[in-house]
Amino acid sequence: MYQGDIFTLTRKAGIAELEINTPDSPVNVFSRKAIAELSQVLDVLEHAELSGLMIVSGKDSFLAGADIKEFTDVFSSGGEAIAAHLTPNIQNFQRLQSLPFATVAVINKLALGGGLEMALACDYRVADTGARIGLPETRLGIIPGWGGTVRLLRIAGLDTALEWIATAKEASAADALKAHVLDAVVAQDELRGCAAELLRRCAQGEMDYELRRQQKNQPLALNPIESGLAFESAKAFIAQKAGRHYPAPLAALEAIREAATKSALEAAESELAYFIQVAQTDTAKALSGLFIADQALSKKARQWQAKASVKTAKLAVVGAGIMGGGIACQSALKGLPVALKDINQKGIDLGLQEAASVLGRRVEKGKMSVAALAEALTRIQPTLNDQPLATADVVVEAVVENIAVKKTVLADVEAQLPATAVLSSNTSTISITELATALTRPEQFCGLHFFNPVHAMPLVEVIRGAKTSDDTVARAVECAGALGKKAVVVNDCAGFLVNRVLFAYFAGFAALLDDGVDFTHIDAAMVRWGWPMGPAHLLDVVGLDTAEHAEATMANAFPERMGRTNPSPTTILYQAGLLGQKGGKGFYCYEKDKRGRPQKTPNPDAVQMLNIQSTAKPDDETIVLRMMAPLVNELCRTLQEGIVGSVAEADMAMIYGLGFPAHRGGVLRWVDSIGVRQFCEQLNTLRQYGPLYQTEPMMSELAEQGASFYGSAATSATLNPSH
Ligand code: 3H9
Repeated sequence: MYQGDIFTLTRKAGIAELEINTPDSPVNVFSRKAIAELSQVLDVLEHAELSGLMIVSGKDSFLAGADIKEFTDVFSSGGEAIAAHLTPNIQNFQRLQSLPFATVAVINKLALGGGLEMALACDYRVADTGARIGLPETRLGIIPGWGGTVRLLRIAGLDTALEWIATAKEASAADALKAHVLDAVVAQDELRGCAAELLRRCAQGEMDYELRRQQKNQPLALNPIESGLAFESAKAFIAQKAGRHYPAPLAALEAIREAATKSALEAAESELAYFIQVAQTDTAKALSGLFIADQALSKKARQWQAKASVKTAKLAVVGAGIMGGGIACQSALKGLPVALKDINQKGIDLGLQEAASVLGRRVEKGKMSVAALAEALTRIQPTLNDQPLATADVVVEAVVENIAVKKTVLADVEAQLPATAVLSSNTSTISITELATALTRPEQFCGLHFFNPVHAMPLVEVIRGAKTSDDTVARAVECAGALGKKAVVVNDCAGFLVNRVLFAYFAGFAALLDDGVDFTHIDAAMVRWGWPMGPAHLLDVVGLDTAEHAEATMANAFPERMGRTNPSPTTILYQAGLLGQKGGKGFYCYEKDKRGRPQKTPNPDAVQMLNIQSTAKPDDETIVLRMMAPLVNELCRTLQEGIVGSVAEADMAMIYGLGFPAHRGGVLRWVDSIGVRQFCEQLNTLRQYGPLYQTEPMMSELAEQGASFYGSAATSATLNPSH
């Protein structure tokens, strides 16, 4: 009946089957082309004599929604362009909903965003038992734009619509069935039979699909008191969870509120108005850009993983402190057996305690059963001897951050390993090339840098030393994936990518403190800007001893920018015996309130030692620029030097490794949002603060060309093929 590049329409015994199959993409998405084709398909369907239509996917999943890759340009082109982008599919779905016969969406594996919106425009929806269903648009900083707020509300009711849309929930098939979003859940191979049966019953008048259409077209008869309460409590929940940098969930709530009392057509109009509003925010542009950068990172990881000669079946961790225990715990959680080795029982106990407390918190939060916790713990094999190392595929050394100790331990461990094993170090700053000089198989050695706390931080840096082989990198990336982590491959240098950039940021912090600015004032400004915590709090969490050590390494490696002429704030506090959060005192004092919740208050000793003058109170904009400029500059340097392969990887590493605010889309995407030229002009005003604030050549060149980090082929593409 119709054959396009994406849609194929066939008929058999009065029933039409519309198959979606986006070429050159592992999942089906609604690109402009798909939307235009669907309109042609509807031309055919509207004039066909049929008793029903089922919509199926030619891939192993149904539909992942709108093509997010088209968003960045559209969202920057103004309200009219956004409306023009959305309208054709709004019309398509209205036409689909009005076809003169019953329609069923046959959902295999997933229906997300516009994919579910298409299914909601059908009369019935059936899905396989493993399917995931949802409207995750708010995760992208937008709201559903093709009738999702209107139809989900009418089909599933207010509570489900609010919960699913505002929290971007992906529901299981069973939950979607309970919520009346699905009509049947069956095994994968029974899906078409189930859909055909529904269409047969409609054709024979046993089921009335028209009733469903009426329900979708009418306003809802809501109890004003109950619905008022539901909206207000959802609003309070959203305000607390999303915060002011994420306007989409609240916009979704308002769209739903309006959709409830309006006709379907009017409701669709107000949905569009809210969509246009949020799509133009910096957050929407940043979050859709972030999705693409994240996919690029995952794709690269998949390419590496495919090259790994051996898949990790057993891990070993040497050095059972907080980090070692955290890595072992993560391994156990992901079902990977792990030996946890230390030279003394105290170390083992500390590592096991760390693992048990992380898993215990999962149980408390209802994320894990007690039985699953017990099973996970059996995967950790504590050991004081080297024997279990002989069967490990990958070993992570996580002993004290001291080059001599690490070299000795690594050489000892290497001697115990099978010839095929990959050996890695979890060092956070020490050169991998330098550590490799202690080894006989340096090509099988790399850095595998986890972040603290291991279970919560998504990033692992895979560090390639001068002699590390491609297969070792591939196996390390594969191992990181098996541990549920996002891997970014970086070349060796002091601090690698993340800590090198972080310590430039801390150098900016030290410079502000040198000017007498109160650290609580700086922390508050950076939190308002979106960081999960300010730099003083972060230094306390890292530990002032650890930070002092790393700072010294960085000062040694990059004396011109990070060299310490005066004792830095970290050094001053550390030398006064303060360790930060773990010792109860650092920049702040850490205590628990009556309910046992941690409280932090500025430490008066720190205020005095650092000679803080409460009169120096630069505004937020100045603080953010003075803090961020050294970070941006250093990130540019890592790109120029080929430490990191691409702008997207650099940005994702900052988000996953440092907690850089996601709504800004990444450090370099944030600079792009200001404009590279404008950012350089702002930097010029800070020259008096020294080398940390000298604009990097890469940025100056982009500024001269009027280009951006993501817009320039030279910076957004992979710079260094060795990545
Ligand atoms: C929406 O629908 C808004 C509407 O209401 C109104 C709009 C105007 N677009 O993650 P994977 C690609 S908003 C473009 O590795 P998995 C992805 O880039 C949308 N591309 O596989 C990758 O490409 P490549 C709401 C997409 O099995 C490949 O597919 N929908 C899209 O781990 C495989 O992806 C969402 O937010 C897309 N929508 O996970 C869903 N989806 O191979 C977003 C996937 O070239 N997508 N790709 O690198 C996801 O959450 C996951 O990709 C999914 C598959 C769960 C689908």
